[in-house]
Amino acid sequence: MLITPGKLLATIDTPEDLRKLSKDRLLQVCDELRQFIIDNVSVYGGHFGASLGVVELSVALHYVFNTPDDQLVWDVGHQAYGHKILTGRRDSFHTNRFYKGLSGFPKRKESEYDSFGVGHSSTSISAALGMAVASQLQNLPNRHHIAVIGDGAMTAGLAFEGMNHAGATNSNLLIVLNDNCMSIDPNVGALREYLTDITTSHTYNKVKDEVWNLLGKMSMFGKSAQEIVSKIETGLKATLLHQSNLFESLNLRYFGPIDGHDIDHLTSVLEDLKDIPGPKLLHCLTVKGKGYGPAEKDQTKWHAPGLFDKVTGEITKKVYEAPQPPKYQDVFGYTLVELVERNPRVVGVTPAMPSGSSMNILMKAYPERAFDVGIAEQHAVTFSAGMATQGEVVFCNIYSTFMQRAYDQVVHDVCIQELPVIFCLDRAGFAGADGPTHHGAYDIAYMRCIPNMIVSAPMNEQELRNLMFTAQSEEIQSGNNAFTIRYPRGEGVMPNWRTPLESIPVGKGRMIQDGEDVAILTIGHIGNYAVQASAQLRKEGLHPAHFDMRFVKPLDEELLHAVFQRFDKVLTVEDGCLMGGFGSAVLEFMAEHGYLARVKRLGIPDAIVEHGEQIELHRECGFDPDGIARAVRELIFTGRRQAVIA
Ligand SMILES: Cc1ncc(C[n+]2csc(CCOP(=O)(O)OP(=O)(O)O)c2C)c(N)n1
Repeated sequence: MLITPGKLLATIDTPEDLRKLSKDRLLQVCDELRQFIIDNVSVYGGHFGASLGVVELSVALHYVFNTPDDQLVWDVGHQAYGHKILTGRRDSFHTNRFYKGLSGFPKRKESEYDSFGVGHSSTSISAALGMAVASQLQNLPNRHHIAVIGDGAMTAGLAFEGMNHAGATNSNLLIVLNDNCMSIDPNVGALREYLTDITTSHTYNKVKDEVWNLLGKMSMFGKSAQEIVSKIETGLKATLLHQSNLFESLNLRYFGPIDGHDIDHLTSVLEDLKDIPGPKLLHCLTVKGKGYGPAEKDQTKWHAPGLFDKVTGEITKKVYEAPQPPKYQDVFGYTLVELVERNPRVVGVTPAMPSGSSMNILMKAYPERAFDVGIAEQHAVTFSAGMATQGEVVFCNIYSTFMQRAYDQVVHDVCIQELPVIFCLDRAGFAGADGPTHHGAYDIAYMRCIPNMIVSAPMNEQELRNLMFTAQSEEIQSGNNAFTIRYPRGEGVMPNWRTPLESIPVGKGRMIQDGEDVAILTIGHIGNYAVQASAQLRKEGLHPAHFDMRFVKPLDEELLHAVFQRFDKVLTVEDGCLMGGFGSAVLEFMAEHGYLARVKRLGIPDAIVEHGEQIELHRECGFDPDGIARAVRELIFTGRRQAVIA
């Protein structure tokens, strides 16, 4: 089903077309753009509320600035649908997030208007500042550089690192703070309070508008007049807010707050700001989900709602006759509550992903035992380490891809200090439609090389529960190892998943199926594909053995000795990068012990794998059930042919 754009939107193929319109037509552009996003996302899915909230900003920025020469950098990029539609991708927008289709995030390869690729948060200020400084070096004084960053993304250290640097430059940088009080869940922390304080200070806002008008008038009288007004303005801000302005203290000129949905005012403010040199910040107030009632009301649910009926606002739910397996994240969430109930030392930590990780289940049941620390993965890890020094049993849940940010903290603040923090890495393996910025491809490789680290992956819900139970046990908590449990996005395989909690011996795998000719060694949920492949192969008269290793570190050496003594053909399968991953660990074991065998490794190659459904990506990389079966056949038959030739 192709979505028809409104009449005016249909004429906008590039921002050049937008800039030809008179200002009074922008309201209609906004209406049609908003409708086009609603029409598309309701049928094809994707992120929703964030893009609706920046419709006016997207139109105003492309209207006022000379993109793509002026550099527009979106933070996170989940809100950039309007930007994509205005920049030549309207007619392909229905492919958004589909395999081989448009990326759900800005992507440099996709368009010259996507000045910076993104997906992880809080990079925009640093990236735009880098561009601004490069423009200075290249003597391009008239080029503008704009970072659009949400109040959620602003909570990250990286954003502050960027501002700290920007304030010490005279770069032509405009930071647009898109403040909607929301991260995915309600935003948290002291900065949130601060922004609310500025926003609700009536006296300040009234005087500010007057100063703004004065500033506009004075700008025509040259630099010194502007400087005088600017000083008055700063003084007023400080007095009226009863404190110095945070951004001004960092040497960024602060403007706002203004209504980010008033397209008229927005364009004139941006036009004024174009003439004000140096690093500056415009504080815009917006509503996440703006213009679509249900999304305004329940902003967390409508961050990425899936398909929905745009008329009734009903989110499409698949109906099944039989009970279905739960999502791994929910098994994590409910099991954590059970563990808190058994062990009063257990706590949960999440960096801004309460609903994404299902930590919200614990937050609801035992709010005092759960901590949302904002988009601050580094802090989440070191904060967990601090609690662990005091004997708290910490489950720090971070998506595999976002844990990349906190690597030094894992090494320096946890493993070197021998602290038994438990890391639950959600979305490990291919993330699916979110694409390469979100794939959890590297965690096995980056975790297994750190001393004092156990690395495990459950093949099903029961194993996830048991690994969590094991990790918080006295035996592990009194030791000096951190404990990683990685599991994928999506559902497991056990409709009846509330199994009794039992300890798993650390470093012990299990046999799923005995067999001959080939041994398949799998780690984690992907082992279920091997079960399907084996069933297919049995129908063909082939009988591979299959072992679920459960631990990448320590490896089950006893099991591996037994495997290499019996099998000279071994297949390893992992939903993770091949370089340095689980298969590599098996090869290292072989080298160490002098085994000779033909080993084939399946996993994520040394390449950026784009977006698509998880199964499409598994297929592309050859480790879907068919790919595994094919690899087993190849191992068996190539070996036989070679034997005949010999
Ligand atoms: C480093 C990192 N951690 C977590 C996320 C997950 N995430 C995506 S959007 C989002 C909320 C962003 O909030 P904000 O910047 O205020 O933008 P809004 O959605 O409110 O427009 C989060 C936490 C991410 N993309 N990157």
